[in-house]
Amino acid sequence: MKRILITGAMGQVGAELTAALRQRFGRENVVTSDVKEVSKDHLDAIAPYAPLDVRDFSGLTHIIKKYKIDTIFHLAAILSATGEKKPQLTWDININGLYTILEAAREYKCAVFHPSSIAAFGPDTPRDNTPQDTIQRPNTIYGITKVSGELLCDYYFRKYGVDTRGLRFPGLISYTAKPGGGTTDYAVEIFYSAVKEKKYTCFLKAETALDMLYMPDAVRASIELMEISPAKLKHRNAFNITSMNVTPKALATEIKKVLPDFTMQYRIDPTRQAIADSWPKHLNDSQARKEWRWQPEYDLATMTRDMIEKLTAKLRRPPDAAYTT
Ligand code: VAH
Repeated sequence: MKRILITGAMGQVGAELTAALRQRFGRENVVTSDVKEVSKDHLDAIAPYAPLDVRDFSGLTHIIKKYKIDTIFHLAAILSATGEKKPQLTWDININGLYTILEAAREYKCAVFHPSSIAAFGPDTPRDNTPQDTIQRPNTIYGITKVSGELLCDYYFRKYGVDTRGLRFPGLISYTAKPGGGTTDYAVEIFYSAVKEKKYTCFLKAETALDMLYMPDAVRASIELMEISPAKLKHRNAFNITSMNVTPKALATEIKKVLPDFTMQYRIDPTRQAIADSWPKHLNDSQARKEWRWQPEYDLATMTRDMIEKLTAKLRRPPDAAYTT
């Protein structure tokens, strides 16, 4: 992995993955792309940047040739809650986008990292200690694109030898760039509200248990997976990984330890509650720990303290052109 393209680089994962990869491989070796147009001063902050609709094969291959890309972190996707509002667009972006990436990777011999999600499981999946290999019949269009994406990436590895790898991300918590249109977004919004207003109205029920991962752990896991020797991998697309099992109530309690005046109330969003109720409560990530020594560094307490400290500092600064959220 030396010359990297990140699609969806302006999104929640892309913002921190870009910084981590550039620190490791050098800015000029990590090209960012997104469908969003960017202003001139923003461009200076994120260059080298190439606007890209991931369904545009010639636009993508132009970037691959121009920058001699050998690895693609393909993050561009529509998430679960937005997906239920726009299922056709979600299928188009998430699947036709991935197909375009895989065809280009096949032709130009690029490795591909593509994240899956706990959303790739459905209500028939064992919800506690969910195994790496088990039934996957998701009932959201996002989840259907995720399980289809896992199968498509496995196919391109078996059929064409494309080096595809991925992780089933749980909810991701970060202070750099906000998520957009996800069911686990409450776990990010709560921190912004807690720091700004000392209160938050949660759209999921208090006892809704979901796995979460702090973004620094998610980014490190993505890079470690892409760097492990392929001979050590029995699985590829996609590994269960997790670090903490969180309910809104437990998260509010942890926040109150740092911000004692924080209060939480609930106004349930039935759509996102139904989505959350169809997902696993807690993943078994023993295969990732065994095959490539996955090990989280943050738990609920350390993540909470770090989020509040970093967000307090960030919200005091003038808006950062790079990743205003
Ligand atoms: C979502 N944040 O909520 C994403 C994620 C596990 C959830 O895939 O849609």
